[in-house]
Amino acid sequence: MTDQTDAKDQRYPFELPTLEYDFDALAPVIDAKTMELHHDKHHQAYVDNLNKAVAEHKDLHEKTLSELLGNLDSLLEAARGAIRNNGGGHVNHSMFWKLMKSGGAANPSGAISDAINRDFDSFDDFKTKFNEAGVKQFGSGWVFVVSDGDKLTIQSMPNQDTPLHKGIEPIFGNDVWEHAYYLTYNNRRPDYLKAWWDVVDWEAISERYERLRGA
Ligand code: MN3
Repeated sequence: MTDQTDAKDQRYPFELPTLEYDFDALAPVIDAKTMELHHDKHHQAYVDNLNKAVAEHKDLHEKTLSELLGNLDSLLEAARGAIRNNGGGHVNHSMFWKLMKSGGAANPSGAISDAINRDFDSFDDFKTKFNEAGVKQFGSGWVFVVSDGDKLTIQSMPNQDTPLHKGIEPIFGNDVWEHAYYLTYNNRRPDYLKAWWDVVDWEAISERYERLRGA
């Protein structure tokens, strides 16, 4: 039995969430082998290494992952880096799997669509700016959309960093680590970023946005 509590609300011991679709569900945008390695190996390793880092610090066992990631400065230096990297990896990937679905993707509707049209010239302009941020992220990292005050902003972050370090839960984001796309796209990150929109589940994003707005 796998714990399906949202990763940010989990406490030690942390668990890998079950993928809610088959490895080949997002093909050809994301190939089955990439999905298998990404979920079963990469994400599992973040979970295992996070558990190792937290295990010996009993005072951290009562903290949720969002509390750990939001208070890195208060953590012992010995654990801080491992929790930042692996805790970020766990929370980012747990979000990522739920943003995609087989056969993709209607266009955004409702409040998230209104917000995109309010803060960008158009949906296409929004996607272009998001993709540009992903291309420009040097090395490994993520591109996130967050609601900053009352405005949507696009933020790229290195490694497995997350807006949760500042107490902000992202509305959604895309993984621009090479492991997310290299088998299909090789070095062509811009092609991956463009294709990714075809598997984005706008209903899931809309639900996240509504929940975060209400929070
Ligand atoms: Mn990844």
